[in-house]
Amino acid sequence: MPVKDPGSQELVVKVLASGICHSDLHAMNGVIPYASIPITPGHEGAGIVEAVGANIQDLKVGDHVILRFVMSCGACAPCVQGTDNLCRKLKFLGFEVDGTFAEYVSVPSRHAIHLPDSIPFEQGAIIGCAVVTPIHAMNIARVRPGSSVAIFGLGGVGIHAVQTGKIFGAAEIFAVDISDSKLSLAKLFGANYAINGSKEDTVAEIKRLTDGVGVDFAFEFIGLPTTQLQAISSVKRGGTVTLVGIPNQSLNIDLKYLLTNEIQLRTSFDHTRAEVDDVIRLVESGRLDLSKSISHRFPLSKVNEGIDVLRKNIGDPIRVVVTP
Ligand code: COD
Ligand code: ZN
Repeated sequence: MPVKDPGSQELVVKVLASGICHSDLHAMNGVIPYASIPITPGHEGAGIVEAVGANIQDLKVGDHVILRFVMSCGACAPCVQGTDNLCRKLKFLGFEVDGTFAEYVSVPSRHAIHLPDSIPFEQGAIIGCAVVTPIHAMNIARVRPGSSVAIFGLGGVGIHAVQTGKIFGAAEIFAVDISDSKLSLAKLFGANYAINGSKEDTVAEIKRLTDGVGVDFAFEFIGLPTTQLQAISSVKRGGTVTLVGIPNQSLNIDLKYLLTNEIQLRTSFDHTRAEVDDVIRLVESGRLDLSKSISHRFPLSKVNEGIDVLRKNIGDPIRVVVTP
């Protein structure tokens, strides 16, 4: 692909790390309707500013940046109100605009966020999706200190929900997956209980461990009807369920059960600009440790092998990162 000269408000960024997310598989499989093809995928990237347009003042050549995939306009009502993930002119890097599985990316400068030099590029890359997505979900759910939290799905995104839960002050975290190695990792990341959904009755186990009551908050990071229903059944009366995984099928919910138990059902989509800044501060201050988050690395020329690792679950990937 040719590298364009930056427009007056644009930057050219040399991509130094780019994570592979399940959403990339969703785009390839047609689950995400807004993915336009042909496209250079990759929505979780970080790199170094290579060239700046004439009107750029806040970033300079050599600065480290995270490329933000939520390309909001910054001017519409949702943007001004701090909910720029709901921007009326939203475009997605790597789904509608050529993304980060590339040597260079050119973007309007407002979609590049300064990354402190102390944070490695590969950690900067995964901040942009895998780490900030659960932060948004927990802000949506309004997790309170001392709560009990169940996390369904410990992939690249869900595993970071375990650490996020700790930061939000959860007293007890129940991690659910079908992979024993993901469950072991979740325990290392601070989960109190690890439940293998392929071997145990997840809901019965969560109820047993909470004296029959259920958890305060449940989050679903997979997108499957089975686990969405398990999440709904695992919260206490008055509990909150937040769905994050994009489903490919519709969900048959018993509204009477929700209503008579006052269960709050919420959905969480992507993240806001301010939440990326929050995550950067958490990592910079050492509150959030991403040193164990990258399990596989591939050169850009082998990006398809990296995608296969996630698709076929080879070697229990946490985050697979592509480097130049
Ligand atoms: N029960 C329990 N765990 C399961 C089950 C099951 N039946 N099936 C699969 N799992 C586990 C897998 O073992 C794996 O650990 C995990 O679920 C899925 O992980 P990954 O690594 O394949 O997926 P992620 O973490 O990269 O992506 C998950 C999302 C739900 C975020 C993604 O698929 C999605 O829907 N994204 C769109 C929504 C969104 O907010 N996106 C933000 C930008 S992508
Ligand atoms: Zn993603």
